Amino acid sequence: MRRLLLSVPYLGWLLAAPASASTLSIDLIWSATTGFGTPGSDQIEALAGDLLTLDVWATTTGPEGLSGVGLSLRFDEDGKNELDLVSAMTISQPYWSLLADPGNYPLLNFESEAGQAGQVASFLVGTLDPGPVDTTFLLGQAVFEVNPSVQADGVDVRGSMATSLDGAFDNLNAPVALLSLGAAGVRGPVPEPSTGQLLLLGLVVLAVRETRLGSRTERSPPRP
Ligand SMILES: [Ca+2]
Repeated sequence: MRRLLLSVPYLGWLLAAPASASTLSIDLIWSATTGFGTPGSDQIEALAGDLLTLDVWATTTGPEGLSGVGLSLRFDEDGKNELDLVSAMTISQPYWSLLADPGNYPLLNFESEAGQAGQVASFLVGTLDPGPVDTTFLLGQAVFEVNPSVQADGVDVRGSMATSLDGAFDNLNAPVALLSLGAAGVRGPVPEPSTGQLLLLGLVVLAVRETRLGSRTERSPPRP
């Protein structure tokens, strides 16, 4: 009961808190692979067994800066279990006095399975002093192993405010406007067309050509 009473003024303060003039954007960038794919963007090609490193970049703009962030990753939300989580860690920066490794919250990390998304939670940083203003910094890093079920099908990992640890506050403790939470994809090998499919394609091309030739002959004006 005492806890509830204590929380009431806090809730009032939170509701009364003005909207922050600061913003936060997250970018997810593949930074390394043991395979043949090219790192450096939010898309990467990979085969089963490749280890992929994903960087979680945060950019804050606006005069009130950032005093703390908590961010989760959700992966394999399509239920295809294309990735397995190998490791994840929050990255230390000079302005963070409070830092939590996701490994400290094993209950909030879970693996994706067939039909079930996986989660990394949470990359968590903060400071009691004024935090960074107009800065881009590396918030965290996760390593995934690629499964045989990998395919070229769009987003495989995305940033998320999925848990109660997640959020972003400015130096006046107002909630920061979240512009984007980031998304990244792994492109599996595109299947080679089979001989049967190639034969069928050839027949279709021939049929279209014959039809066009036929209609052109019909439309030709009679020779004088
Ligand atoms: Ca998995």
